[in-house]
Amino acid sequence: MLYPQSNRCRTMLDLSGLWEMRKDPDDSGEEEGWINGFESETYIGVPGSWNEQLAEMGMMNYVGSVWYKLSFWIPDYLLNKKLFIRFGSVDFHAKVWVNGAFAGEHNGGYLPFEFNITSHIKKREKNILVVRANNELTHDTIPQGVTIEDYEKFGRNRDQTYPTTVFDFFAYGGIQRPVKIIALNKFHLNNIKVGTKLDGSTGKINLEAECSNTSHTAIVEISLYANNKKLKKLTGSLDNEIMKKELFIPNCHVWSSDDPFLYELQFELFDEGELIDEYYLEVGVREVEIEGSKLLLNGKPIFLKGFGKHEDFAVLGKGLSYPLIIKDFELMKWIGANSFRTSHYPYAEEVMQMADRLGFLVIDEVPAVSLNFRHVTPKTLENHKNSISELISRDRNHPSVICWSLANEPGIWGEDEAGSDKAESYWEDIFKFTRNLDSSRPLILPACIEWKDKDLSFKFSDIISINRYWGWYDVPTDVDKVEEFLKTELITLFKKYNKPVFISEFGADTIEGEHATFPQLFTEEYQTMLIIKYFEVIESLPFTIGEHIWNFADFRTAQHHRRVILNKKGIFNRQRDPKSAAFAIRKHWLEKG
Ligand code: GCB
Repeated sequence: MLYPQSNRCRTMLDLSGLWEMRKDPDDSGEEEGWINGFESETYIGVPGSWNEQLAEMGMMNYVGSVWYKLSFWIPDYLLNKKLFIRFGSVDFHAKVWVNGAFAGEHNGGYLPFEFNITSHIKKREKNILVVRANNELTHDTIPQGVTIEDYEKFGRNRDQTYPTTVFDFFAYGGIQRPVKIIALNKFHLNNIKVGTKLDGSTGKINLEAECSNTSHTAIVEISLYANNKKLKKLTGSLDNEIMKKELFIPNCHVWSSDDPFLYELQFELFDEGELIDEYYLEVGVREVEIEGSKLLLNGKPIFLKGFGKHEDFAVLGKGLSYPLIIKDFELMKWIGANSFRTSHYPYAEEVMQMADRLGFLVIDEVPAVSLNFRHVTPKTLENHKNSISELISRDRNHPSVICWSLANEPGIWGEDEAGSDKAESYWEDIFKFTRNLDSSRPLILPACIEWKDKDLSFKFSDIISINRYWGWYDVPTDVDKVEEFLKTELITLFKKYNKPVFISEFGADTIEGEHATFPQLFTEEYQTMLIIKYFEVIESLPFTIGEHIWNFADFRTAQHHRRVILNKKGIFNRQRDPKSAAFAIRKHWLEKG
């Protein structure tokens, strides 16, 4: 599935705006015929999470189905085209109808999906689009859900959050990314895959273009541009709707964090000499490898300085905001970061595009956070694999994506199952599955302290990635012990696995304006002191490949006595003002280079 664009052959209509909505706590809407349209309760901004924008009508903690409705027109000049409806994401399950006809459904949040709606469209009349979004999570879904009974059953009553979640971020619901109609010719490009490699100063691009059923006379022409100048043109014919080609660029301008140069590829699909589709794609030529304990970008070791982030902002929830995307990149540049992790789910496609353009290195994570092996079912595994293949298919062309992260902190609920054969074969399967889809990027899985050096995923990962809270959840205030424990642990991990070690999370909750002359949790001084201590330890060990602070900014999480509304481990507060630590981190990272 290609990211939507308008060009000579493609038209994109944006359906963002004010839609009508109605909640459906009994899930009776389908039976009552809401698929044809329904009496609305109020309006809702799309894209955007329903929770904060409609908190006053009880939507803040709502878990269940919500119906959305919008009427739209298809302009006359598009009436003979193939029409698709594309959603950037709906959390976590969506069913879609157009004029009462079922268009399709999608399971799983944070990833795009599209349906062909050509035959459902009314010509020269108003069309009614109806979507049922549902944010319930179960043991089968990715991420998994948890029930109140589960807390009791496993003696974890004190962990119970409201709404109930197994993870530490707010499970916002709704249509959170843009909805677009895409008009294409009957024959069109369906998908494009690029892979890049370097051979000395020559760049090699492997190209694969997939078309909808074309005639045998169809050909694809590919042109390579640099700074708007055409450098090359290739022609490929289709074999079973697929065209494969290799393109070589002598004296290639490689993509890197310091110089994120992007070439542009233009794909033109011709049938019997007539142009029937085209697509433009930005491409960065670069190579990522692991060599011994080093992570190499274009043959040179690279050290990751950055953050675990969240998509989260007041009122918007997880709703897409272009200015917020830009602001976060500006702050990351200002502070001297070169990378981030899309903890704990795929971020908007526009974030990935900006990372390519600004040279940020991204660890791209699937939404499998806090997997509980007591509850893992064959369906969970299937859904996990689905999100991996949807993520890889969406993001594989981004030079900024240097690693796939296959889960975050599985087995945190003290379950024996997380250290059993069940977990081992699960990870073996997941890692193998992912490598079959993309063997060009290292795989990681940020693990928690629960399983220490025995976490079963380490065996399969290319990089040992750990989330560590010495100085916060363990040995709070004792910064000397932090040094001793962290160092010993990192050395033990490296000796055991002989793989690069990455510290994917560390940090301290901090309330801006709180100060103390001694180590006092929640103060700005303590956050600064702890983070600088981690930097010293991590950077003193030659086998570490990076440090990602938890978190870039304060973010909303489910209600719990451990959190004062937000998780306050941000280096910036929720509205993106810096806490004191930001200045110390900036000095450290800019000096480090
Ligand atoms: C973690 C999790 C992250 C939490 C963080 C915390 O290990 O990966 O989702 O938010 O700890 O602040 O407790």
